[in-house]
Parts: sequence; C-alpha cells; structure tokens
Amino acid sequence: MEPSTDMNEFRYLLRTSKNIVAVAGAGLSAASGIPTFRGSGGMWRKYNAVELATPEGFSDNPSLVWQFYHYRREVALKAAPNNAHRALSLFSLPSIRNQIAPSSTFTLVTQNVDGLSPRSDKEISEIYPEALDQPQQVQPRLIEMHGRLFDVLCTDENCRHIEFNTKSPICESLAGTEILVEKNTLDPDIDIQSLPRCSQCGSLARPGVVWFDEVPHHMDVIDNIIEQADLCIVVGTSSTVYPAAGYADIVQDNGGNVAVFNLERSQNDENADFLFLGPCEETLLDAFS
Ligand code: BJW
Ligand code: ZN
Repeated sequence: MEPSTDMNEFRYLLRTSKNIVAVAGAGLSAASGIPTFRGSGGMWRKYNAVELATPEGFSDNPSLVWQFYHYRREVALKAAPNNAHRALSLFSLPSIRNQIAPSSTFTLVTQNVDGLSPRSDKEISEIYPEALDQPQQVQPRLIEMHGRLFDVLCTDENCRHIEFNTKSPICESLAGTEILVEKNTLDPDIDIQSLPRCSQCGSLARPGVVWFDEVPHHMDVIDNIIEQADLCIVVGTSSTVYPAAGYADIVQDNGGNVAVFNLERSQNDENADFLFLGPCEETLLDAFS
C-alpha cells in the first residue's frame, strides 16, 4: 500500500502516539545552508568519503581531513537553526507537546554533527523558560549519534581527552584553508605538529565525529528508545547509512508507525505509513501545528 499523504490523519496519529522518536539527517539543516552528503550539491559528490570520513583516511593524511573539518566548522559557526530545527525543539518541550501529543515522550536522534539542534533547543528553552519546570522525561530530548563537529578528541588511546571547542579558526595553520576546500585543492602537507593537539597530553587531536566503521554514540540508549517507540518520524535523511537507516523498520516490525519527511523520495520510503515530500522546514511546521 502507498504511504498516506494525509496531514490530518498524521496529526491524529501524533495525538494518539505515546513514545515518539524522530531520526534526522542532513536535510534538516539544508535550509540553514549546511550542505548535505549525497544528491545534487552533496559533499560526497565532490569530496572522497573514504579519504575524509574514515579512521584510515585520518591516519593516512590528517592534514586533508583537518582542512575538511575546519571548513565544516566554519560553515556551521556561521549558520543558524531553521524552522525545522525549531519545530522539533518546540515539540520536545513537554508543555508544548502536551497540546499536540498528550502524555507522550519524544527524542530527536540526529545524525547531524553541526550543533544546530542543540542551539535551537537552547534558543527555544530561553523563549519558554516555564517549560523547564515541567516534569522531565527519563529519555534524553536529543541524541547526536554521529558526534559533534566542535568536539576535539585526543587520538592517544591512553588519554582520549575530549574537549568542546568552537574556536575560529581552530588553529593558525588551518586559517584560510576553507578556500582550498571549496576549490577542492586541499593541501596534503600541513605539518602534523601544527594541526590541533590535545590540550592534556599534546598528542594529535581529531574531530569528535563518528566516521565509517566506527560505532555511533549512545547506542544502548538509542536501541532502547527505538524498541519502545510507537511512532518514528524520519526527517531529511537518505536512509542509506546504518544503523540509523534501520530504525524505521524496527519500529514498524514492533507494530509502530513511520512517517517520512523528505524533499524527495528516499530509501525504503515506500514502506512508510506516511510520506510528506517537500522542504521539512515547511512540512514539519505544518505537521506540528
Ligand atoms: C531534505 C531537504 C529539506 C535535502 N527537507 N529533506 C553494507 C551494508 C550495510 C551497512 C554497511 C555496509 N558496509 C558498511 C556498513 C556500515 C556503515 C554504512 O551504513 N555504510 C553505508 C554507506 C552502506 N555504517 C557505519 O560504518 C556506521 N557504524 C557502524 O555501522 O558501526 C557498527 C556498529 C553499529 C551499531 C552497533 C555496533 C556496531 C557509522 C556511520 C558513520 C557515518 N558518518 C558520516 C560522517 C559523520 C561526520 C561528518 O558529518 O562528517 O555521517 S557519513 C554521512 O552520512 C554523515 C551522515 O550523518 C550520514 C547520513 O547522511 P544523511 O544525513 O542521510 O545525509 P544525505 O546527504 O545522505 O541525505 C540528505 C537527505 O536530505 C536527502 O534524502 C535529501 O533528499 C534530503 N533533503 N534538503 C527535507 N530541505
Ligand atoms: Zn591527550
């Protein structure tokens, strides 16, 4: 059966669901000017994912990888949350959610590393300070499963110090190299000693993001949330990268429902119960209204 596109029917489902999870991807931040990975204009069309987003790529050439992540940090620092982030942040406030989905829990599991969802949560909480008085749910509001662009992680196994660092540029040797990234002419020879170093032990540091073949963060917590969920809202992801790509199936296998919000058709969306094609910064606002 084709997925329903009836927004009123979806709003009724929201109202009657008890454990709601949203699984988000790069499309959530597209309207903020953050490039996606796949599809037209996607970063993996222009840059080599194996060179730039694997542990082997980093050990082969940390200079290339740091330039790529320095560029990504600079783009994210200049960006601001959009209406899709805000719609999810508002929905994550119990006082607001109660009017749309009474007595429910909600967690946003995002694959994005750009920090825009936590920034949006903070901004919305400042607008609705009374929401903080509401009884808090046990589950976290937000999980950044692929790490954070602004975490800097020590590569020394015995140290593993991690630091949240929004310095721009992160170090002098990377200053201005964002132009090289845009031209796709990265410099493979920046001296390793002048790349970001651990503030505790001085070893080479790496971006605190989850690369291919690495285990995403908070897997136990996420697995539990997915097992409990009776509604999975899939937002702006191509649903090609596991384990996130498998969450909708698990919820459906457990008898729950799946609603996909994407600009265009995505992997496996024919099996969804609801499909809302269009920019999520518009469709999500409509869904939660
Ligand atoms: C809009 C929009 C708008 C645009 N509105 N929509 C073979 C088969 C199956 C699995 C594997 C396999 N070989 C290897 C694997 C595992 C591998 C994997 O899945 N590979 C696939 C490519 C096949 N996965 C891993 O290695 C993961 N780890 C793992 O599996 O560990 C084992 C383990 C797991 C669990 C327990 C125990 C052990 C790690 C994956 C790490 C992915 N890392 C990256 C980089 C992160 C850092 C960084 O940002 O640089 O994560 S890659 C990249 O892809 C990034 C993203 O988070 C991720 C997903 O991409 P996303 O978000 O879906 O973006 P796009 O561009 O693909 O899609 C955007 C969508 O938005 C499109 O659909 C647009 O239409 C839409 N859109 N504008 C709404 N306005
Ligand atoms: Zn260290």
